[in-house]
Amino acid sequence: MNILDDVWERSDYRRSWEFVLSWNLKERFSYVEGVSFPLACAFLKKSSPPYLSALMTSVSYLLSSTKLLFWRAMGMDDETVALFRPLFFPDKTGLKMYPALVRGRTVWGLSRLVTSARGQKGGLASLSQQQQRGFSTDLKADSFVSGSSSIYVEDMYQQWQKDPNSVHPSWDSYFSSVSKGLKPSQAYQSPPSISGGRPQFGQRQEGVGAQAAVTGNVEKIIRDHLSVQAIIRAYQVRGHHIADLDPLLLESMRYEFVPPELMINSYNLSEADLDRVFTLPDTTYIGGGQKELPLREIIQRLKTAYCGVIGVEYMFINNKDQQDWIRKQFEAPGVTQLTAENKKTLLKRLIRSAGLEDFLAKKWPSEKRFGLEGCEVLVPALKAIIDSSSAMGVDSIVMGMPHRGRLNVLANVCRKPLETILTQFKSLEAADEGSGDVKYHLGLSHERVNRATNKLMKIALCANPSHLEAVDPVVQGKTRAEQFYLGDETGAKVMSIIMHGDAAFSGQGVVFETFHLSELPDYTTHGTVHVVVNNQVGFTTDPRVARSSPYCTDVARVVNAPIFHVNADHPEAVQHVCEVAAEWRAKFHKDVVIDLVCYRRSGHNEIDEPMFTQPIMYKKIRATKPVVEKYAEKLITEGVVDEGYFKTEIGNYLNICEDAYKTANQATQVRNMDWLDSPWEGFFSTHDPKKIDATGVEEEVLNHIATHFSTEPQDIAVHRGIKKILATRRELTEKRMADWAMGEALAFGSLIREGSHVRLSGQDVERGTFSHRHHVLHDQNRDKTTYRPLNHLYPNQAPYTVCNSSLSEYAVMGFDLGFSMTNPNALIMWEAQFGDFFNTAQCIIDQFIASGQAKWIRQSGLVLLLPHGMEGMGPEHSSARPERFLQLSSDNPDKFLSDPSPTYVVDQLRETNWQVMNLSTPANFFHAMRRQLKMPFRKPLVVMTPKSLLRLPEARSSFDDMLPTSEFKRIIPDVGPVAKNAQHVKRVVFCSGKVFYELQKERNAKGLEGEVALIRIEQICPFPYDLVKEQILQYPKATLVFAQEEHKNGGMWTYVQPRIDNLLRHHIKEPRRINYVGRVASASPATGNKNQHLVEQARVISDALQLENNANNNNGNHHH
Ligand SMILES: Cc1ncc(C[n+]2csc(CCOP(=O)(O)OP(=O)(O)O)c2C)c(N)n1
Ligand SMILES: [Mg+2]
Repeated sequence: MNILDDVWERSDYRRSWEFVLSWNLKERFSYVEGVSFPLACAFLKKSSPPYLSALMTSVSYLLSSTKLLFWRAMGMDDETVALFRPLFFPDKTGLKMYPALVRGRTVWGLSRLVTSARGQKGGLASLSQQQQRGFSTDLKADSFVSGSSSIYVEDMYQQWQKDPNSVHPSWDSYFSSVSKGLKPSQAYQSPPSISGGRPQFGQRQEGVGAQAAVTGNVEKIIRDHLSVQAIIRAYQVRGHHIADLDPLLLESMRYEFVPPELMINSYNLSEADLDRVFTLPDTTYIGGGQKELPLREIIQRLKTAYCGVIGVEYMFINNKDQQDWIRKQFEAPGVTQLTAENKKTLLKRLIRSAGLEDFLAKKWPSEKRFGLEGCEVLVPALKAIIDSSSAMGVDSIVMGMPHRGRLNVLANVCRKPLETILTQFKSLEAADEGSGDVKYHLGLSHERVNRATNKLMKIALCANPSHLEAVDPVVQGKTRAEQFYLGDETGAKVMSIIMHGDAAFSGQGVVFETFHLSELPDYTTHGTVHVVVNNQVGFTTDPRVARSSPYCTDVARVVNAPIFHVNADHPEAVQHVCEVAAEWRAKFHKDVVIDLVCYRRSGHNEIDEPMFTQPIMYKKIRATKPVVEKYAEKLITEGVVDEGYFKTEIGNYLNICEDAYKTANQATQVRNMDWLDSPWEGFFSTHDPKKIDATGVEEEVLNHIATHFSTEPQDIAVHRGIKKILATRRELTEKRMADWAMGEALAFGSLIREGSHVRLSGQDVERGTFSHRHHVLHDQNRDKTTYRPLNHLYPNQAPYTVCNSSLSEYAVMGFDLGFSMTNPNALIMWEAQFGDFFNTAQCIIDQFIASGQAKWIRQSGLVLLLPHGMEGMGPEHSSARPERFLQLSSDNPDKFLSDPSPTYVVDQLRETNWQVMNLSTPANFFHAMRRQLKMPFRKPLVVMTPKSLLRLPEARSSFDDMLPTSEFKRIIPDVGPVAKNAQHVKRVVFCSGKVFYELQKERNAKGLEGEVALIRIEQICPFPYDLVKEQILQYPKATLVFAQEEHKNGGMWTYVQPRIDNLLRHHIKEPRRINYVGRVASASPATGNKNQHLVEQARVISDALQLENNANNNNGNHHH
């Protein structure tokens, strides 16, 4: 192992640039020449991009101050240079980078742009006095630093000519050898090792010959070799700019000029040099087996690799192995060659792809289908990815895609029976549950033998809403879950493919958020293949007004994903790119992007007129032959197939379509079941549909979990504060009591004991926003040494995953929803930092969670935990907006079974789209969480969770409330003195959540325990009509009040009111009505003024308990 890697591997500070920074500053005099800079480079390479620029500032100061010679001798590889280059050029320090040839490789040196003597702007002079003092002891003595140099090597060379001892020994040896006629590659002597003690400047190394006369020739050889290497590198970096990517040859795709780096005259080379032979550096594979090539051939091969119909963007990747690997896939001569058999298959796939669109267009000319015409190659592209991945061991693929070409992908990639697809074009009634969705949103799950590999392959296409890219994180979550439950830790078995439109890919922020999950330990899917159908238009909008980045794929650069742009009218190039992408993923377990540059033959949909807005583009499109024809002509010319073959294949596919059409015509119904993306085989049949299993747990289990949860781990030095928390937990356990954190731990612990995986994901969930949870204990002395108590409860328990997420709601919530779709026997929870942050994930809530089952009959038991409560924390940390979730509930306000059946609770749950709760006790939270997995179906659950109750002594539960006989309480009635005095109770206050405790305290302080009943509605949706009715009947003379601390246009009031009034009017049949107590309507969810909060809160409490006032007149219309 080389010393850098060694230092690196042993360092505890791998990810910490601060370390490098402070270390450099402290140590720079003793180490800067020897270790610190290369070490800094090593850190740099392994750090994440955000740290780079800060680190660079420090490094550039160091460089400007130190002996550049030695630094050159240490060598800097291409990859590091790629990181440095943009920071130095153009730069403020006056430094510029120059390449030098060493051992056939480019190493880079620095030079300054200063042309005159020291003291001028741009050089060291631009640094402050103090900085200068700190940097170098011998500014004056170092003639190089003091200026007047042109380029670095020349500098070095001139100095060496003057005095060989003035430069580093490695330069000395190099120049003297070259001047004796050795080739540059032979002249190199490696620099002295760091560990072996380094020679002083001025000392000659052994074996180096005496100084000889230097000819001008040597200088030119060196310089020209450097130039050739620079050209090679320039093609690798920028060749894609002038690649032939656009089938339409639209100006908008073209780079405005040929980058000067790609032109030989930018390097002092000319036509005359084209036939000179140059040694190839080992940063290229264009040579195949050859080590030297004429410049003309070098350029030709670079053009073939980088400027043909494939444009490769990969030089920003900060990993040399990965860069090298990609080079090999595109530079090696003849890499894109296909066999005749492959070519035939490719043509057949194109025929099917084009054939289906033609067929649909003929049968249903005015039906929207978002056809694939212009990107028919998508079908063979996906098949290539799937075939290659199957060959490498993948047997399950989860896909997500937008509207474009979806039907074609269903039919020709997923192999959904064509007749099932065609029935969607007829208006047939649905034979089963669900409200259905339009045909280009439906999902599926299908398993069949992959023809290319003869292996079974399962393909799921996730149902999605119209909202572009929203499905991305859902696909990732579902994929991750499949991997997780299979124990597939590298993505060798399960992978995801996500398709995108060009406009959506660059426009939608969730794309970026999803990319950022790609390398996180509990969110990675070990690489996703992204395919962009880049038809160079989004509905009616041109790319130039739709994005600010040059390519629609630039977002992928944030995770160092390679990007393969390819002209979609060249199916063989597409095939190659797809195979490389699949191999990349299998090898590096990282994301990769394929940009299919294509066009859209029709309008946005088939009925749209594109000439209104893209007249020039569409004239070109009309003059462009469909790709299937172009490709058939090519193969006919090559003699791979003949005209007859082509016609027969087209006819064959048409017959398949016609047959399917006939079958579809006989159908009288559609089945929503046919379009399920996540079938839970065996789940529904093994559960009694009318029964929710008991949620209580034996004392012994509670005790075991509580004891473990409160015991200090032996081999972890926990923080003092944690010791205290654990001590409190122990005291509670002894008293058989649970606070909120304990109730939660008991729920999770008992579920994993029963074999159900539990996953809690979200921002800072490991500790808990309110520092109450502590599910991961950190050793105070050893970095990354942690203990997760709930993972060590029982030998055969299921895993418990608690994971801090990236700072995203949209992608992370979507991800966890996707996770919940894979396995019904798991409790999957997403927790918000504060409840109201859910709204940046609103699309996942509206489009998937609230309506997913209705649209796609797909179930999910996802739990959203939303901290909620008016506690004076200001507008943004108070309300989790329960009103929003209640408004989205499908629970019918007018419907109440007057004589509830014994299965009322389960029936009501089955029919609702989700549950909304505002819970007030740890025991009830415990039961609610456990009930999620005890239902015979899955139903999303939105819980308003507490903040102050986490620590409120009154809000604790006894273990008795969690024992086998106990159960979830939809409402918590008042069991105090009022219960015995029911006939005389004057006031019944229905409430929910934390306000109960404030009401109770005040009521008891006023001595109203016998007169005012406080009833908590814990499960708000579906509404517990039966229990609320019982309560109303129990207190016949009482005024009925619903008290909430939220504003009148928020909270639960607007949901509760019609339901209670419905009960009173139609079922109890009496004139009483429910009255409102709470804050007045407001635009902002809470005041930011502490005092106003307290005044308002006191008002709510006192109004709620007001006996003398006729509450009927009190509608909360206070004036503040
Ligand atoms: C989030 C979102 N905003 C707006 C739309 C409306 N819309 C549907 S398709 C489309 C254009 C999409 O362009 P592109 O992503 O390039 O895909 P293409 O249709 O060109 O294949 C728009 C704006 C949408 N579906 N989703
Ligand atoms: Mg588009």
